[in-house]
Amino acid sequence: MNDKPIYVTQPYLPPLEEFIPYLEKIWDSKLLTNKGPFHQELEEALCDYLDVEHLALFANGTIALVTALQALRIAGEVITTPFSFVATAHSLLWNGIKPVFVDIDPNTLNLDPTKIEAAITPHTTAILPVHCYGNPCDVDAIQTIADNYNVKVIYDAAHAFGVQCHCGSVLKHGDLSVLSFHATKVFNTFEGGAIVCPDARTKQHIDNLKNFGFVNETTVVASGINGKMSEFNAALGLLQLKHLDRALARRCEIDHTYRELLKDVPGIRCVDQAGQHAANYAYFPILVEADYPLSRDALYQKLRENNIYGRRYFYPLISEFPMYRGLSSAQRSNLPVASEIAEKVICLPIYPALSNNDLNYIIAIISDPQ
Ligand code: T4K
Repeated sequence: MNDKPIYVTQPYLPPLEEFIPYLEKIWDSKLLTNKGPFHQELEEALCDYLDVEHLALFANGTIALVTALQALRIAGEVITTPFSFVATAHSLLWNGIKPVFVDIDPNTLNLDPTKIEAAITPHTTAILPVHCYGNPCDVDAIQTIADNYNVKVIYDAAHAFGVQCHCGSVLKHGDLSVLSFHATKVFNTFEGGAIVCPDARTKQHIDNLKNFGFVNETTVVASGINGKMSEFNAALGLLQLKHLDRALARRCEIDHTYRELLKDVPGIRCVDQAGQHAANYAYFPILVEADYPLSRDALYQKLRENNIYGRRYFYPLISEFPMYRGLSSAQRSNLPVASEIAEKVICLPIYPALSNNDLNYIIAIISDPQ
């Protein structure tokens, strides 16, 4: 057995000595937060890296989601996926909005556009899809529905840092896209997040909202919140960007190795990519099918016994949690695909520092679990 635990992910951190000069600047300037120089610089650097026009940094992805909904004054009902991290739907409850769950596509595991229209009511004001595991949603189909029914689209793009679909950055789709820079994400600032905005006016409004609604020293225009990213996190982000391409290249190698060495294992299905032109290899989900010798949970346990801590993202479905399960859209009969996938999925370890030895060890256990 492996002597060290292998977790589903391990944050990438740059060499500590490279971060010291950034800290020295913060110590010298005494500028710790409130739109300091690193904050400004990171917003610009991320716009360049992600090829988007405007972006507002946040303290984390959840506050960014809550604020994105506020910024567009979303109310009533919002259509969303049950197959996501609970923060997606929680952001709706924090705004007094009723989530309406719609089933997912069995291949992309994203909101199934063919099922959205049937869930639209006169109270629907927006769709909140998730680019799950960094696989892009069917952005064109979703936009067509949104245009036909005059509803907004806010993408939960927490997993989709750097992902490109058929027409460039996937973050350009919808009215807003929300990123997470949490420790477990492809690009991390310890904690952090951002809203990608289509124009300077929207960004200004969002910047006001994340700063209590202040527009100047004495004027408050909205009941905003404190969603600001600190200079520490922004400085780390700037340094992380310098290392990102190498980190992504290693993730890509790991992804390819899993796919190649698991492809002939009966009962194990690697989730295909969803046609993205640039992937970020954020997660490596597998589906444990009926012809595998162990159940999903037995394989999950077997891996744990061998010090491998894969995760069943996203089991249970959001719709199964107590604050959601009373909704009519949360019933399993409304969500047959998501319910089935949640019973089959395990996300395997993928992160830049995962060694080939550990990778082969994980694959060996899955290939021969007896
Ligand atoms: N929308 C979506 C679709 C999301 O997936 C998320 C977050 C959000 C919105 C909200 O964004 P944030 O507000 O978080 O910015 C983790 C993360 O906490 C969460 O950010 C993430 N999604 C979710 C998918 O995964 P847990 O409860 O599984 O995390 P945890 O602490 O068990 O970490 C998993 C493994 O990672 C650990 O076993 C070890 C390793 N790890 C983790 C941390 C935090 C480390 O090695 N170092 C660390 O600092 O939720």
